[in-house]
Amino acid sequence: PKKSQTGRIAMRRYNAATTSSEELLSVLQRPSQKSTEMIMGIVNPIITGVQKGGDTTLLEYTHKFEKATSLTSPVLKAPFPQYMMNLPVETTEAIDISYENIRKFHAAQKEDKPLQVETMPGIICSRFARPIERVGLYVPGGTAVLPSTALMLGVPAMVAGCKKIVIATPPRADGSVTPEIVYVAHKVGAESIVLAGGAQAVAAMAYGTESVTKVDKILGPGNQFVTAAKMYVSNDTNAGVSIDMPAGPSEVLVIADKEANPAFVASDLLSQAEHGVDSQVILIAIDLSEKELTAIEDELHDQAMALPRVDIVRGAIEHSVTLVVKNVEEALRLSNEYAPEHLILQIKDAASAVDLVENAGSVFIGEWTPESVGDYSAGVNHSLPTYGYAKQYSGVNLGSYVKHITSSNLTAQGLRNVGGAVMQLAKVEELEAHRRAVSIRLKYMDENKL
Ligand code: HSO
Ligand code: ZN
Repeated sequence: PKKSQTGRIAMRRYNAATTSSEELLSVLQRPSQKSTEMIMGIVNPIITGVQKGGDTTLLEYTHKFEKATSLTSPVLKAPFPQYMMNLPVETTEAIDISYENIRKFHAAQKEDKPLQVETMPGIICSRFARPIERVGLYVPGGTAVLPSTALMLGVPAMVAGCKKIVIATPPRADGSVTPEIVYVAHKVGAESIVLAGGAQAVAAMAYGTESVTKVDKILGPGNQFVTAAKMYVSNDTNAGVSIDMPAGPSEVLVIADKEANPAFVASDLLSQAEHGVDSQVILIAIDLSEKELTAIEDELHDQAMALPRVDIVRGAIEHSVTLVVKNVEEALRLSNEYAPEHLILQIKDAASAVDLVENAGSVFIGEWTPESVGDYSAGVNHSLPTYGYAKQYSGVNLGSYVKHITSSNLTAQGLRNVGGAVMQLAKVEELEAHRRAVSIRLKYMDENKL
């Protein structure tokens, strides 16, 4: 094992009163990612390899990258054997409680009846939802096992009514799957688990192989290779597959004022920092004195030093910052500009400050709401837009698993009411067949006294 580094773990500090707003924004830049060209250069041959070579190539990559050389089949089909999901009862109970809260919150997002509007007398427009038939859920391996991600992706798929749920996750070196993930797969009714990770898993689900079911949409977080592969397949019209959103490293922005407990603030910053060296954590401190800032910084250092993942935390904290501002408005202006994946409000009247939030993946309100409850068990989803994409993307939700279909239904009177407008616009566009599809009917109505 690597020898731990020493030295104080501290975030750089900037004061909005003495720093220009351009500089503040540049401080809030995310650490830059590896170039897409470099990543694509690695990912392209993997994707085309799996596309051509199917199971054999997929297994070769799994043997190579996951060291799971004993693995002979890349897919585990449901029903999953009981022995593969043997868990301590505390763990099954924790999964069961979280599952139920996530299920409740996502079930409430269901539109139980179609939306219907009569836009003019005799013209009914409606919109209704249908589940995406086959979804592929990517559950990363890497430095931590993430059964919670299987829950966050699998439960809404089940609630939406997706017919085929495929979960892909890298196997362990002995070829087995994390039992927690098998248990979740079983609970959400997954049809199979693909024992593969990285770009090769994405390719297998996008194109299908002899044993991997081809899916219609791929969801889930992953490293830069997974993200690049998702982008690639979603741009390939031959794949016919969509993705949830681009993903970057995890991040949190905490807004704290004088009322915030320094130990709580530090613990929230650290819970995001321990995800990876590329994670970013930001503290916006509202009008804190030198003494109050130091109290948070001391807590951060002390708590960090006691963490098993202190080396990862150290890496994340290196590109993390504290900004000191005057008031809540200024804090939220900067936060909205940064568009954090997670926004934690540890301030007086936190609930009313939510009105000022314009861009964020998910908001954690008040001192009793650490991000970890949302990561695991509160019911909200933890698969959220990172890297500033909270400006235009929503996190995973029930809508991520359905398509909306619209319909129109006109009576003869409805067609009379709108026919003139249609014919005129068809004339403007010089699309005579369009115009006639209306006029032919109006003529018929006249002749038959309708
Ligand atoms: N905070 C992560 C989700 C997670 N946390 C999984 C623990 N396990 C999403 O940014
Ligand atoms: Zn987390």
